[in-house]
Amino acid sequence: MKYVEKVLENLKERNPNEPEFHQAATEILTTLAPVVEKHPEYEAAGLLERFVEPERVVLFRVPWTDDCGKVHVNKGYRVQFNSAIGPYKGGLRFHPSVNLSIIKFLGLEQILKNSLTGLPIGGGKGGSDFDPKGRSDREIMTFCQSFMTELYRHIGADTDVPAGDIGVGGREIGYLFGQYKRIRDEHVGVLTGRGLTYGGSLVRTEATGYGLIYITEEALKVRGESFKGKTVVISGSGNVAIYACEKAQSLGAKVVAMYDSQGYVYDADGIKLDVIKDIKEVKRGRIKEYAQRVKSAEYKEGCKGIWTIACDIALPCATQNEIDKESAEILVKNGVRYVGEGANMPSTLEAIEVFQKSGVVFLPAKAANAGGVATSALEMAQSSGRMFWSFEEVDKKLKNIMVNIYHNIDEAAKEYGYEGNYVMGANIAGFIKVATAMMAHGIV
Ligand code: NDP
Ligand code: 2IT
Repeated sequence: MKYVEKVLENLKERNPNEPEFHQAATEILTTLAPVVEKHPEYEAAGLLERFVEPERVVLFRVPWTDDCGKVHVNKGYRVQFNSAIGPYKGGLRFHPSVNLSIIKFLGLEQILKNSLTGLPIGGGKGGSDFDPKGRSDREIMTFCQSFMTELYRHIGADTDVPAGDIGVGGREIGYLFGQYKRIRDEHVGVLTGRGLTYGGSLVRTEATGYGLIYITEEALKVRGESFKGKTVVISGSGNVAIYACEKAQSLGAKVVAMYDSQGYVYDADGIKLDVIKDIKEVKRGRIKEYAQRVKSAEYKEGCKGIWTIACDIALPCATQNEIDKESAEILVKNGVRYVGEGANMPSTLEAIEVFQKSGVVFLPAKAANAGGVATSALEMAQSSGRMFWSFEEVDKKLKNIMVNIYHNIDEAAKEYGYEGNYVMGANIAGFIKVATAMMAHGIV
């Protein structure tokens, strides 16, 4: 049996009931076969076995009290996956679906994503099965304080630097930071995505969405095309989706649909982003309200239907496995030509195969959504240097990073004989840097 197959089989056996982790590991390991064949020293050093095993997994209890005085207990997680090229770095997700399998898939992806940014950050991820929906500000604060009262001892500006993800935005980072500072008595860059008055960076809020558009724009550009006049469907209506929409629209695209976890809106005239921002960022409401406020829009219950809308470019920006084989086939039938993954692992393995076989330009998550964590690393740099860069400066760096990622994954794919296969290109380019560092460190 080949090395990658052995490692994958062993991983599935030793980590049963972790389907998302298996999925991410399968995607990554199968594409690394040509690399480990070229480097037999990796097998001798047990490199892949170490790569897929987190350096540390922290699991903890998060007790908190709601506004009625009722006690709740949630699970807290931090998976410190790989620190070969820098301190652990990756977001925190608060969503009822969170479990160890999901945090491990996100952590594994994060290692290679962070490597692709070209910046010195290792991979980690964390979160809780806490459901923030419908909770008051006080309840969110109480939960965040309890979460940090355990997490603080495991993180640090040079050790592990969490940030946001689903359900964790500026408000939550503020409460988490406040509690860390109170316990540790230090004002340091221990979290990114901080507010601009206490160490945050300009552009971090916009970064993942903007970055997704910058890399897609580069993929269009090398093919003699642009966003101008293209019809775009974006799933989700959270942080990533909103700023992907903003940048795509500014480049002349027509975004016709967005969704939240309950349903989607289709607006043939083009989504009015100010209305979406007001509903989602200000009122924390449901996307359904968009159709009540905008005459040209219609609302449909359920999410899957969004992929039946014809578009040139599809940008899944909500969650894992939102595009399955059937949805991919419909998208292709309706003429989609570019898919850029804003969310982490939004396409199933079968869906990716459909896109690749149909000649769709497919930009995988770890490359396409790396702009968020890249700008987090720029926030870390500003914190350590006691500096504050202008919006234009950070935005320019972000764009350069995304353009470089596109060309690096393109070249890696070509070098290994898989031209145009950016899943191969991203995994290989991301892995080589981490593998080289791990080899240099000895068996640790
Ligand atoms: P938000 O919490 O801001 O928004 C998430 C959006 O996705 C909401 O519209 C939410 O709907 C929807 N959603 C979440 N879970 C589901 C689900 N199970 N089914 C259907 N819809 C769902 O999160 P972000 O925008 O930050 O994150 C979106 C994706 O992007 C995630 O995959 C995340 O891992 C990834 N990502 C985020 C980065 C960041 O910097 N924030 C960086 C890189 C990747 P509802 O409000 O109804 O729950
Ligand atoms: O998936 C991701 O890259 C993020 N949620 C952002 C992580 C970060 O540390 O900025």
